[in-house]
Amino acid sequence: MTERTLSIIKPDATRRNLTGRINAMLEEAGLRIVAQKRTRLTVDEARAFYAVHKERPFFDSLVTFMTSGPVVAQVLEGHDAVSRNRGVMGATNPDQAADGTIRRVFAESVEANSVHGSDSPDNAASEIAFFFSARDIIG
Ligand code: 3AN
Repeated sequence: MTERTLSIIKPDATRRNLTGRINAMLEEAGLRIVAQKRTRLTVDEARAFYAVHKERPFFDSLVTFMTSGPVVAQVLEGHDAVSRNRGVMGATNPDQAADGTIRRVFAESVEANSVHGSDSPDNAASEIAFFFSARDIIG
């Protein structure tokens, strides 16, 4: 089924000028970038975006990292886009990510792991709405 998911290219990747190489891997995986915005999250925005993790020991560090530089938020569209994107991203811990995945190739650590991707269609809808309005998305 054609669906949409939210992707974020994280500050460790924008810092190393990897946006284009990551976009190429997304496109080669069959995902279309139907909206894209470079932005810098405020602390309040990062805390809100990751609110589901607010009790986790890494929460404050994650917010500091995600606000440490620009991010590129994007809407990806394609067949089973949520799971397709999770596949090309690779596991959260780059040491456990499969060969050829974005995190295996580019991630620096379990925290600075280069990309975010929604983990369910319901979360994709709310995460897309966090960054984009309907008229920003051109399929
Ligand atoms: P994923 O991004 O693979 O869905 P989540 O949702 O468990 O993983 O974690 C959200 C983000 O929190 C990760 N992308 C990573 O940046 C950070 N994170 C997850 N686990 C850890 C950890 N053990 N230590 C530091 N940061 C973590």
